[in-house]
Amino acid sequence: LVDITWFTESMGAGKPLQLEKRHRLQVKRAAAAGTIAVPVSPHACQRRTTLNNRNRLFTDALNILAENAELSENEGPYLAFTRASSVLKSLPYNVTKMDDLKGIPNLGDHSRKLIEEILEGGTCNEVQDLIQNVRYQTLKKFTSIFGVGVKTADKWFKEGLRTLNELRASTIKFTKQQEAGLLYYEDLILPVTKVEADLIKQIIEEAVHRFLPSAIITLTGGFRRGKEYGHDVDFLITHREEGREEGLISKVISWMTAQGIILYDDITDNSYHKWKYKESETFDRFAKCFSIFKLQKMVHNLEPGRTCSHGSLAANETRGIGLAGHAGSPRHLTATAAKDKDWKAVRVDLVVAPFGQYAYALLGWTGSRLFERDLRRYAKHFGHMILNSHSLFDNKQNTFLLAATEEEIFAHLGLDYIPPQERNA
Ligand code: DCT
Ligand code: MG
Repeated sequence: LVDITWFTESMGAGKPLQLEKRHRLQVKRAAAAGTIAVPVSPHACQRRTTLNNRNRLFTDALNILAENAELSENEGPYLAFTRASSVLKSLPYNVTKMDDLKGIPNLGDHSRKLIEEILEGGTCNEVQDLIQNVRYQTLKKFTSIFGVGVKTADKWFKEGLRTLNELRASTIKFTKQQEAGLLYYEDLILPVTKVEADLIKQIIEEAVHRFLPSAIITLTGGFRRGKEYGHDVDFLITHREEGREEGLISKVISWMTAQGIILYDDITDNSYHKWKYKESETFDRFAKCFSIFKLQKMVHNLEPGRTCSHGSLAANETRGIGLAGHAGSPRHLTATAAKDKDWKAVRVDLVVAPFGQYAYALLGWTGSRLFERDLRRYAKHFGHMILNSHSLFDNKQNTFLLAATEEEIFAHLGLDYIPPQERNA
């Protein structure tokens, strides 16, 4: 077996896999031993990962270890467990014995031990201990509050705080975002459904088109990858005539606030011009708004011939999501009975991209997190390029590579195109 060029079956007439030397050896050995039919790439952006996860028992356990490492700010283990979980999600078969893992990349000793333990006894002690662990439980709860990161959660934990009620009763000076996070906590931890996401899309379209009639509004994030549920709803907005999108976000948010649709908003202006454009940051410099929407609950008895979404939009008008239903002050809302309310608070991210950067923004905002991370890493290591949500810079040619579609970006990177539904790494 000398110098094999590997193609994955699922990638069709694809590009050869770029493998690290160490992994290339593993793959060759496994192929020689006849234990793998299809080599699996160590890069998430070269794998097709649908939502049909056949190894959930293992990936759930690995995700808990990854989450715990993240809550302890241990970047190395966080990535190792995340990558291990991700590669198992991409496998087209159920792992039933350790031999099924021969030649599979990204599985370190720790992850393999966990899989072996689960294969033998159905559970993993380390994971069982973790989910009982008070620090893990508390930090998980605190970081699930909108606006609370690991550092803040850890600080509160060290101060002896354990519950949301203790936080609420404390003298802590919360940020505006955290205040909103605590106020709408019970709603915000509920999954957002695809139906709700589509409803919100219609509300946003109506608002955006008031100011910019032919603006394009795209649902991104997990919903674009085909998920039925999400923790928030992500939208990308653009306009074919570049420049027309400037100043749009504040007008749209002001209008929706006046309609009583917005419970919280945090608008950031576009700061791309201030950027050292060759950086490959996770965060982009687009104009955006992190918001909380007041979504009127669905009307169940729709008139025949009316669509759900239409019915609900009409309901917004008649049931006072407008001025009469205005959010009022946060303190006032704390006292509002949660049970009988006819609306739900939903986290919504709005991002506005100039048309020339739209394809990069769409790719960057579609995710998954690991898929994006591996795209950027792949671009750097194998293409000597810098990828972010604004652009792709080719260091060798010392130039930006323009792209009108995601397909063109994959082509620039020398990668086979992976559609959004297969980016669930
Ligand atoms: N993103 C990223 N890196 C991060 C965070 C986000 O590349 N560190 C990108 C990928 C997904 C997109 O932004 C939206 O982020 P989320 O809403 O957090 O992710 P999601 O996949 O939409 O997950 P969920 O369904 O829970 O909202
Ligand atoms: Mg999302």
